[in-house]
Amino acid sequence: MPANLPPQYFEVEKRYREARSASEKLRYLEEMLAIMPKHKGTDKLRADLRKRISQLKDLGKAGKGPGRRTPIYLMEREGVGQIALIGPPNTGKSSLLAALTKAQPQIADYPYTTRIPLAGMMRFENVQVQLLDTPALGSDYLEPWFPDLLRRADAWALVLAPPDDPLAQCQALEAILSAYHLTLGKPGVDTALPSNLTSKPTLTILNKADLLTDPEELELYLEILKPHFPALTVSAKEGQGLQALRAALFKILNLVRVYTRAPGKPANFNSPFVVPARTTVQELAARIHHDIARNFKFVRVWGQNTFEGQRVQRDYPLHEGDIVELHL
Ligand SMILES: Nc1nc2c(ncn2[C@@H]2O[C@H](COP(=O)(O)OP(=O)(O)OP(=O)(O)O)[C@@H](O)[C@H]2O)c(=O)[nH]1
Ligand SMILES: [Mg+2]
Repeated sequence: MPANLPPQYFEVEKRYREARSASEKLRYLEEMLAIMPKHKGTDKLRADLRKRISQLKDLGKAGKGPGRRTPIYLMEREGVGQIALIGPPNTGKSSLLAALTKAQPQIADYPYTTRIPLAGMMRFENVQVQLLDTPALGSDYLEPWFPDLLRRADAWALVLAPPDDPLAQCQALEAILSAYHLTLGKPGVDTALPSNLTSKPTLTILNKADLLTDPEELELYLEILKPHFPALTVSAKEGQGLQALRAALFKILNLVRVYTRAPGKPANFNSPFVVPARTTVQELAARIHHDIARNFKFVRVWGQNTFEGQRVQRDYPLHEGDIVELHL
């Protein structure tokens, strides 16, 4: 490990590694440079940071000149994952974005209100998830950027609503997507897909539950949907089911939150490492610092699947909520 680096440096470095956008990365690099003590031992590291900062700044400039060809609706990624809200017209995609984030999309009672995507950040406990509101999928033609946006997202949230038959809505959507080699996926199921097909874990949301006052009708809707996808009922208008929805949206990303701590020190529960499910202790250590990954002697884990402070192997797969104590 480089000598004399204060602990805050590794905190910021961790954020830098997790940052998804160039602007975020730049901010953390600058912070790392500011924290780093200035002496001979850090000369090389500081030069390396300066180089990375200037490379990122150049990247920003290259994108601003005339004649640049970038996809218009390439949404800059932020947070621990990106989920696209998709669905037929008027089901409340924009209303859900407004209810879950600080974004202010246009909402109206006529179809095809949303024309271009809009991003918002949804807080779930101690993490931020990026949601993308998208135009309705109602006709066979999709703007060229739309399939790209869907392919780049980590997951999809399919928003359906009464009065239309939810299964018919689902099937119509599948037909539209399949023309673009896209298919709704189930989370956690690794079925072999033909190589030209893209699938994303899909959460089905039945919005406007407030309109389903007849419990039998609601039950029927859910029965139709259940065998196909994980589904849940919400009302963007009444705020019903939104807490469960936040949790379900995070869950569909198939990530786990783990917490690290130095021996004898408390863990910081505000600042989890958010990693793909089944990430191993070794992979986590590599994310923290390559020297730590090489040199740690053993690890103790506190979590639901271990007894208190159990010593685990390097290939131990981490679980949601695990507290990891790295012994160097
Ligand atoms: N009763 C009820 N109405 C809702 C709910 N959510 C949205 N709406 C209404 O449904 C209409 C459509 O809402 P939007 O959020 O614009 O729907 P959208 O899916 O974004 O529509 P497009 O952008 O046109 O595809 C608006 O009049 C909303 O006020 C809900 O939970 N309950
Ligand atoms: Mg909309």
